[in-house]
Amino acid sequence: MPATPVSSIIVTLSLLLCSIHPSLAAAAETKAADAVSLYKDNCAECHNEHRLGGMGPALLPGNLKRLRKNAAIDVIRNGRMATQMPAFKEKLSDAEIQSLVEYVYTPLKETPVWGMEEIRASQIIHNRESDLSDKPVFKVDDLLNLFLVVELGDHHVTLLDGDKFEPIHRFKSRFALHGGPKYSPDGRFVYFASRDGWISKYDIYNLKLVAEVRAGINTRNQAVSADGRYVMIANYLPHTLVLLDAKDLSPIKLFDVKDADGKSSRVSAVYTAPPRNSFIAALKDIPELWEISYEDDPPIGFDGWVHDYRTDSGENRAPEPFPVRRISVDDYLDDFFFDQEYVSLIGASREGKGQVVDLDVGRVIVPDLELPGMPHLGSGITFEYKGRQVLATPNLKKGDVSVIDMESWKTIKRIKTLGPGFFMRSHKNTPYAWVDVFFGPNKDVMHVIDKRTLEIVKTLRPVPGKTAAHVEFTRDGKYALLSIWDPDGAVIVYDSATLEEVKRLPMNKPSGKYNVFNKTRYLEGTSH
Ligand code: DHE
Repeated sequence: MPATPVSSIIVTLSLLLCSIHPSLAAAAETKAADAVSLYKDNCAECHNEHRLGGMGPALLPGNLKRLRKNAAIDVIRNGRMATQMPAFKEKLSDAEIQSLVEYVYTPLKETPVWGMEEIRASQIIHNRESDLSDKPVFKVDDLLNLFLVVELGDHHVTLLDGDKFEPIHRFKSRFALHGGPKYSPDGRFVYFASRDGWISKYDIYNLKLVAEVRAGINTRNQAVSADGRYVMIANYLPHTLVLLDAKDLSPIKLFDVKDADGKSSRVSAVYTAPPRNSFIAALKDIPELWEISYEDDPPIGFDGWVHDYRTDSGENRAPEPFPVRRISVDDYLDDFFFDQEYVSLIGASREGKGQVVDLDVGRVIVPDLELPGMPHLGSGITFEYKGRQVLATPNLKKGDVSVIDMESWKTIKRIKTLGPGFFMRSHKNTPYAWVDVFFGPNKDVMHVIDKRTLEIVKTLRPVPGKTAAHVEFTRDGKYALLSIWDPDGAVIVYDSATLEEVKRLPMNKPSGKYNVFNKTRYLEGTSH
C-alpha cells in the first residue's frame, strides 16, 4: 500500500480541526484578510498594490530569495539602511509584522508575464524623429553644458542652462524615476527609466517626448550603447534584460536571465562599456556577470562568447547578433563600476564583499577587496593620487570613505565622515571631491575632500535640518551643483574653487543632476 503523503495528513488534520472548531478556520481567514489590509495601508504605496514593485522592490517570493524571513521581519521593524524603507516598529505590532511577512512570501495566484508581446504592445510613439527639427527651440551658449535635474517631489524634470544657471523648461516624468538618465552621444536625446519599467525617450532640442515603452514590471536601470544605437534595460521583474532600438524604443531582443541549470536571476544593474562595444550586467541571484556585445561583427566561439552558430544539420550559419559572454564571480554582485579603461570591474554585494574582475581575461583577480561598509559603487569615483590611480567610495553602512589603490587593491585610507553617505562626485578640473552624509542626524552636511591630501577641508551645512545630497559639476568643473533633497528644496550652485555659494534655485525634492558633457564623455569623477 502506498504511504499517505505528509501533506495530505496535514490537510486532513486541519480539515478535521476546523470542522471541530469552525472558529479556527474563521480566525485563519481573518488573519489573511488582515494581512491584505495591513499591506494595502502600509506597503502598497511604494511596493504596488499587487506587490509588483514601484518606488520599492517587488515583494514576491522570487524576489525575496536572498532575504530570510527573520531578516524581513527586521527590515519591516527597523527600516532598511540606504533605501527609502521606513521603520514600522512604532506603528505595527510584532504579530502584524509577522503576518505581513507571511503574506509577502506567499506566491501570487498568477505570476505576471511581461514578454516581447507585452513590451511591443506598450510602445507609444509620441513624435517621429523625422518630424522633429534638429535645431534647438531655445538659445544657450553651450548645448553640451546643459543639465537635467530630476525632481522626485512631484515627478518632474528641469532642463537647466549650465552657464547661466537658469531653468529653460520643466516637464512631467513617469512616476519614480531612478538612476541616472542616459544621453545619446550627441547630447540631443535623453532616456529615463522609472522603477515600474517605463522607458522614455525625450528630445531636449524640441522639448518633446519621442517614444515610450514599458520594458519591465520592476526595473533597475538602463544603459545606452556608446554608439547611441541601443538601449539595454535591467529588470528585477521579470528576470530579463531587454534590448531596445534607441531610435523609437522598439524591442529588439529579450534575454531570459538564467544560469546553465535554468536558475533565473534578477539583474542588479547594467552599464555600457564604450571601448568594448558591449553592455555589462551584474546578476543578483546567480554569481555571474554577463557581457553582451553589440558589435555588428560580434566575437564568436572563443573567450566564452556563447553563440548558436550551427544549424540543426551541423552546418555553420552567420553568428547571431548580441552574443552573451558569462563570467563567473565569487559572490553575487549588487552594484559595480569600472576603471577608466573599462578593463577592471569593481563590484560588491549588499553584504559588503568586494571583488575585482579583469574583463579582458574574464575572471576575478581580487576576490576579497576591502569594502566593509556596503558601498554604493555606482557612485564611486576614480582619480590620481600621488601618481597612482585610486578609487574612492562612500559607505552606506559606515561613516567613512574608502580610498583604494587600484594597482595593489589595498585600502590606503579611510576618511572619517559625519555619517554614511550615498553619493560622491568630482571632476578632473577640480582638486576636490564632494561626498554627502545621507543618513543620520548629520544628513544636512556635505564634506569637501582634497584629492591631493585625502583630508576633509570643508564641511558645508547649506540648509540646517534638510538633507544635502548629490553633487554634479559643470562641463569645465568650475561650479558644483548640490541638491537640497526636500519638497521645499533647491539646487544650490557653488564656486568649486572658493566653495562659496553662487546661486540658489528652488526645486521640489531634486535628486540627481546630470551634465550632458560630463556624462557623454564618461569623465573621471562623474557617473557613467
Ligand atoms: Fe539608487 C543610481 C541602486 C536606493 C537615488 N542606484 C543608482 C544606480 C544603482 C542604484 C545600481 C546606478 C543606476 C544608473 O545610473 O544607471 N539605489 C540602488 C540600490 O540598490 C538602493 C540602495 C536600493 C533601492 O531602492 O533600489 C538604491 N537610490 C536609492 C534611493 O533610495 C535614492 C536615494 C532615491 C530614489 O530615487 O529611490 C536613490 N540612485 C539614486 C540616484 C541615482 C541612483 C539619484 C543616480 C546617481 C547618478 O549620479 O548617476
